[in-house]
Amino acid sequence: MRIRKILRTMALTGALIAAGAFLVAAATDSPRVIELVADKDNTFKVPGQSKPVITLKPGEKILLRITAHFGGEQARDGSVHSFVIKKLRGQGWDIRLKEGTQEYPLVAPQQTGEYLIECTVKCGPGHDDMNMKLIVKN
Ligand SMILES: [Cu+2]
Repeated sequence: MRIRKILRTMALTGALIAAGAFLVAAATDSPRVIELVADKDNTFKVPGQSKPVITLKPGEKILLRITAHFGGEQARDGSVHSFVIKKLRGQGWDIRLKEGTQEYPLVAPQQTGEYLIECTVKCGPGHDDMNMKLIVKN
């Protein structure tokens, strides 16, 4: 009787520890959310920063939450801006932006350095200068 109670307590404790470990793993595994605005004045903006720069660790997983606003012109497919790193096009860093907020999971490149992020949609006045920087460093 008593042993059964002890065993039950041990099983319950084990289950709780396992659940706790799972939650910790899930929390540390969830990607950092990076917010970005492709604004109506045809510039990129990072809320809370004076300059539009994203700094990531090599291979870091992020969730890019990007909000796009119409800046005067749009592409035939309805895109009002895009978010493109030409060198990383094959790795998902090539996003056409419709108006509104969308989320994209991305992985930072392993190669450290600076990457140019460009808008490739002719979005209106200022489009030629619509770019920002990704810095990858340890
Ligand atoms: Cu543009």
